Amino acid sequence: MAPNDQTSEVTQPALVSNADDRRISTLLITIAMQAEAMPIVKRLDLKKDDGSLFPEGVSWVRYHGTYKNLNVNVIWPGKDANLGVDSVGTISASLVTFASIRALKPDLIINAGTAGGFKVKGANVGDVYLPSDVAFHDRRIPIPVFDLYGVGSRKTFSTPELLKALNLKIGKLSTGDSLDMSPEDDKSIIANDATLKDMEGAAIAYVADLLKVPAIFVKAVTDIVDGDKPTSEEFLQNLAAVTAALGEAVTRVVDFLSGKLLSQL
Ligand code: FMC
Repeated sequence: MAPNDQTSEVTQPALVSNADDRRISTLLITIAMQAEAMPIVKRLDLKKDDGSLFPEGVSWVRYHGTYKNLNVNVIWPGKDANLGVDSVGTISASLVTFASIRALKPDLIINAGTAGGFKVKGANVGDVYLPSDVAFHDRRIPIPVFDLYGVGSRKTFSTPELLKALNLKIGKLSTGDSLDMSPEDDKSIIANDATLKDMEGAAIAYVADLLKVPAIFVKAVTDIVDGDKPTSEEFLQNLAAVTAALGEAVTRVVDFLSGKLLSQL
């Protein structure tokens, strides 16, 4: 049986129940790239910390501050120590999310970033989504039940009011550690019914679920995966404009969260 064939037969775990009635006070915003982080850091007027939160010598960066009564933390895994490029992908996202949750005990995680979008599913460059589900498309383990573990499908924390208030788009997000897409990935992405493709989302959902912290995802489309332009070219071409749009959307999300209980999202 193909890895994804059983997904619909199994109840997908939700990321923490919406019955939780805590007032949102501490936010953890995880971001993979500096270009994605800076517009948000500027808009929310956050400051870089002294680095003492994380193990000595790691590249991870925290920006923090108080914004509209919220303790806001933007965490970026920093640049690769050897190559000097952003530490994108599931491994650094998982590690920095784990360490940040342990250190900051956030009420809510927001994973903000760019993503590829599928035009057959209605995505356009610049669209901003609040994904309803996340799953992996590059963890193929064709053994019963391990196949489902590999796909790692999870529902995100449900935010019907936020979705309505901000008029954002909804769709499913599929995560893998490559910017390009192999034919096998393509099949899994279709099985995941995904509108969006990124390199961190499902990994962050896994860590959030592990430590029982609700997580939501804000993803802005930089490139059309099923379009005619090469992904890397289109991604780089649209990065500046789309990260500006992402910064605006994340600010609106944070504005909405201010003063709310988790159950009011
Ligand atoms: N496929 C996978 N990831 C991305 C993408 C695409 N078409 N467009 N943008 C991204 C995101 C990933 O999550 C990475 O953090 C970064 O942008 C690309 O390396």
